[in-house]
Amino acid sequence: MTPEFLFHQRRKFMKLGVGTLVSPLLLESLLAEVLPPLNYLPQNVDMKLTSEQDATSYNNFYEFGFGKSDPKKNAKSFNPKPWTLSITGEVKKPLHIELQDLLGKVKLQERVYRLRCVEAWSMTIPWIGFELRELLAMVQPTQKAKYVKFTTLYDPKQFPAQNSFFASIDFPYVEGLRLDEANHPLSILAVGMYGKRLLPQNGAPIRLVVPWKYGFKWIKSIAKIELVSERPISTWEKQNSREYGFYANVNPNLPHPRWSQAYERVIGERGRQKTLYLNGYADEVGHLYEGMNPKELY
Ligand SMILES: Nc1nc2c(c(=O)[nH]1)N[C@H]1C(S)=C(S)[C@@H](COP(=O)(O)O)O[C@H]1N2
Ligand SMILES: [Mo]
Repeated sequence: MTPEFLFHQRRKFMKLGVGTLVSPLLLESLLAEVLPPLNYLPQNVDMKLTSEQDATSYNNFYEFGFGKSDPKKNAKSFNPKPWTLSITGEVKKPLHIELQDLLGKVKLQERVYRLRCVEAWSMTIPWIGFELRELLAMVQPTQKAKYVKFTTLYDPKQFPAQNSFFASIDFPYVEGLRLDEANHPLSILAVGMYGKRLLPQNGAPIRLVVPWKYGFKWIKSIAKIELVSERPISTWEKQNSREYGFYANVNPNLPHPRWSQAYERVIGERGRQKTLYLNGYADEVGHLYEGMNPKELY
């Protein structure tokens, strides 16, 4: 079976046309665009997946516009290669690494997780990624590190809405986790889905996946990770802290100030289903929030 990316690449060659003289240099530059396929440990679970079509065309990625179909439309020329990821701050070994090199040092695995957006819709997606704790172990957080702060690439040439005079949110997009949340084995950095690399609209080349938290925590196209001692203020919290908290744990019993969170619309299915506490991952992560003031936990 030809991996899909090679298939497209081949078509690109073919489009050059019969009789076109392909110089070795051109050939090389075309080939350089091809990244090796992701080698990962597949997961065998019995969950009904959202169609790849829906997951790659119904998106929230405000850097590309506010409509659900804007990201796919406006991300076509986005180029995530090469991509340097920097991990700095309260760490003993700061790291600036080419993503492709990093992928050689981590254990890529498939994880089928539910995604629950704060807007009360959900999907089930087979992600490919590695545990965030693997990366944190490489940089060795100091005693002062209490939170992990993530920042999306700032590049208005590629993210048109970052530049907009009318941009109503403060870019670059920022998110954060408590260190123990970040070190939880369910937290992954995803680089692919449905067996392939992430498409730009889904946060290429690397995005956060924290399945027990509302989708807005799942920050896309991450360029910078910092270990910090103070709790970072995330983009939506800064925008409206009454409606969007730092924790943003999925909770059917805690309504958003403007709508209920008890049910969710399953993308691609008819009707609604009940939302589960911590999106169904309470057995795994519930203990992280024991004893916390419920007022703080939203
Ligand atoms: N940088 C950035 N990351 C982001 C967003 C965004 O606008 N910008 N939207 C978030 C929201 S609200 C959701 S629901 C998920 C959607 O991810 P998906 O489009 O891959 O399903 O991405 C999150 N990550
Ligand atoms: Mo969302």
